[in-house]
Amino acid sequence: MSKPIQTSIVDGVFLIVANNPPVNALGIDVRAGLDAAIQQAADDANVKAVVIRCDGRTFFAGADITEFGKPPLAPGLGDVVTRIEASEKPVVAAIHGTALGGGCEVTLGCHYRVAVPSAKIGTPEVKLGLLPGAGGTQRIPRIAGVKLALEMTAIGDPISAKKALDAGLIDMIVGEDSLEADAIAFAREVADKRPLPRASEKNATADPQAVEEFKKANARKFRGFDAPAANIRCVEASTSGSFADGIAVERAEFRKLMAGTQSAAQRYMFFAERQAAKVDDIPADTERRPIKKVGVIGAGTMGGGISMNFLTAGIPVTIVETAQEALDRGVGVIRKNYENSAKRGRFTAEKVEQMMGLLTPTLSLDDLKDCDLIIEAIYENMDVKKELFGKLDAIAKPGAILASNTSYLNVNEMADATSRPGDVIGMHFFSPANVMKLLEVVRGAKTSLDVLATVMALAKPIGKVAVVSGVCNGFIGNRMLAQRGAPATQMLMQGARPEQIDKVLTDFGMPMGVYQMSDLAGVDIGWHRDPSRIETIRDALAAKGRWGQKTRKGWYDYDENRNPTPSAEVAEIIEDFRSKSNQARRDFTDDEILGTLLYPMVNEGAKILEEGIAQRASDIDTVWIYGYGWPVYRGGPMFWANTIGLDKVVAGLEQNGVPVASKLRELAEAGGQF
Ligand code: T1G
Repeated sequence: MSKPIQTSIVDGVFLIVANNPPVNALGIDVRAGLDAAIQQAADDANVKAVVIRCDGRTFFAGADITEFGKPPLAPGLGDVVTRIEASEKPVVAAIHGTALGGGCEVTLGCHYRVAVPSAKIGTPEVKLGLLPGAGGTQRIPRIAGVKLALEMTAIGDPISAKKALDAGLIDMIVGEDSLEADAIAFAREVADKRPLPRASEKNATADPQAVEEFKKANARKFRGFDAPAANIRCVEASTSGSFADGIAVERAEFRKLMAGTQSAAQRYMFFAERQAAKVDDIPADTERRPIKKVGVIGAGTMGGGISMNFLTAGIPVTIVETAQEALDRGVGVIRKNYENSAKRGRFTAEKVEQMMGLLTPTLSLDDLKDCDLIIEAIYENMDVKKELFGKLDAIAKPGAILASNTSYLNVNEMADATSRPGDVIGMHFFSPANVMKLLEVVRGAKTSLDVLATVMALAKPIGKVAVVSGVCNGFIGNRMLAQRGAPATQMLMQGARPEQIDKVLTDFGMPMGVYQMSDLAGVDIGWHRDPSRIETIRDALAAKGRWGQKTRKGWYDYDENRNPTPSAEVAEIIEDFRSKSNQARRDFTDDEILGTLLYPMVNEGAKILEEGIAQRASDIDTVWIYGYGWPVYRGGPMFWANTIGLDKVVAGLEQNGVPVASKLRELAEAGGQF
């Protein structure tokens, strides 16, 4: 196998080319090769300047994440960057694709940087629970100032070549198709220019006000995460001491994060998300069906959101409703959503018109006859859905994929209502469908491999993370979520309070608790609507019109800004139920509440694995991160269970009389993990 680093001399310029597919990760061979090449250039008297570029789709996309957690191998990236910067001959980075993390830091060690217009640079380490550990937190503020350094390191989104040029992080934007030639020409131009601009020799100007404003503006986003604050401390250190002092702070903060559970969880999720896209039994050469035109049935909240995903990706959508008024309302909401996004700078007005131009509203199902994919998002009633699939079977062209957005109904029954069950699949979007990233792809018993492969591959272009689920009630996410309802009610009956239970979940990092979520969705969802029939606490609330936020009272009372406060009336209702049930009141620790709520979900996750509904535990974790707001720094319910110990989960379940899934018990007894 050829070495990942190749060198040559072109017009007196030492050209270093890396080739380490798929993303030129800076693994040990790449680092060692780069280090040796820089030394070789230094020792070669014919060499006047150096250019570093990468083959393949991108410049170095960072350190090799698969090496993390293993004993570090020398040279470390920090040392390689130091050697580059110390070179007595100018080193030019030639950037295309995404120069990320350690890749960005390599460019910052270079004396000059040129990039193609489409290039991006960034330091996304914080998304792995880390920070730029090869000098990035010290060199970015010295070149581009504290403000941009805070954004790049503590938030971690890449910036465009243009923005980098404006900030001084890039010296020149070159031709999209002439990167190497332009970089060599640039290197020859600066070959004799001295002194060489070394970032480490610059000073960063303190800006305490910017730091405070940044912390304040992002407090909600950073809640629960360790890494953002560590990044901020490093950037602050860049303005208060020597470069070496700053590097020492960076190194110490990096080591602490690397040893922590948060980064382990976030690195696990990096690979889990990518693994989820792979379906084990789909051969790599499975052909996908072209999706050039999509039909969506139902212009309500889900239908509208689903349509936006395709319009935003430039795929024409025909949206169907049964009544003109509902159709107009649905199209109006789509336009409003886009216009609001445009106001926030996400789209230009032209782009909004272009996307709306791809939308064809209609009252006729027949207009879906030439669609490649048809997704129904009508209300959840099996008879109505089966009738619809029967109609689609007659209308849709051969080879069209027929999908249901059902969140729990049996996709196999819908498939059997057609003569083409192989073309039927579930595509369960999460509300708001144009925002939530998760797409549960429900594989029916007869769904064909190319249909599954096509829908899985469609996720990325429409901005979704797809996870395959087999057919069962509630698929992966909702099935597990349903497991925490009964234990929560049981704790209420023993004296716990709704706000107490919710606080445990929000402290844990969930966006909201059980009762806050019930109030948002509507306490009356699924209620039998008979105020005289009071069998559960929920019945009692619904009978009193406590339907949640929409009636400004539910499990909580709400002010005009929808801020919740605990309700005396609800406490009375719960106490009434408890006393009638003769259940003794008792105190609960937060840990107990957490285990009582989450262990049954983990247990259900184990059953989901046993039944083959989910391919792997990391798929379940991906569902919870992208569909239910589970805090990524805890790595999903299955990963979390591994971190606290499966034996502890089993003990907690047994204590609450919950039958333990055999897979979970076996793993716990063997000291194993999901
Ligand atoms: N290390 C190892 N493998 C990586 C990798 C990396 N840095 N980046 C990607 N891969 C694998 C990935 O798992 C997948 O594998 C394949 O490459 C394609 O990736 C010291 C500490 C570059 C924008 O965080 O954001 O530098 O599934 O499907 O959608 O300061 O990958 O095919 O087997 O994502 O085109 C910082 C991480 C590291 C960037 C391309 N860098 N990568 O996206 O492809 S920490 C990052 C990405 C660091 C230093 C620190 C994206 C991408 P497989 P993909 P893509």
